[in-house]
Amino acid sequence: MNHKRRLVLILFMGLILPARAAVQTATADRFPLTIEVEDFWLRGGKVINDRDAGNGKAVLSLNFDFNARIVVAFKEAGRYQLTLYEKAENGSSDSIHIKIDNDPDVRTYPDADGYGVCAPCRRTAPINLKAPGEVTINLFTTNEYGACYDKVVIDKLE
Ligand SMILES: [Ca+2]
Ligand SMILES: [Ca+2]
Repeated sequence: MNHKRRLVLILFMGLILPARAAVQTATADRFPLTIEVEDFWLRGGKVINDRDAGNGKAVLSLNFDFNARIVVAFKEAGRYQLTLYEKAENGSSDSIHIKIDNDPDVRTYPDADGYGVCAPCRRTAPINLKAPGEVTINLFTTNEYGACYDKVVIDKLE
């Protein structure tokens, strides 16, 4: 490789690597597995202190561009189920979408009697793996924001 090409490559890697390194990772080796949303890569959200939340923290979505993302490495194939715990104050700020890899996203929110506390969302997201491997979990807003997301819990069903 000549000097100029090497320089271009170094500059290119300098642009790419920080973005890749920013996405957090976790290992799924025991279940139920809890991953705090404050440990996700975040855009359009801020970490807040909340004594009611797992690890004493949660993430408040600030706009329609909110995105929280993490890559989870699964050691075994199988059927799994992801539950998001959220604290919402009302029905006009509670909706959140969960997207697992390229699967259709799941739109969900807590029951109304769960407003004001960290509560499990109604719909869970399935994770079906034919082989061990990495799965990307995305949380994002579309038409509502302003709720706090505490953690995801992944159960192994079979
Ligand atoms: Ca709503
Ligand atoms: Ca938390």
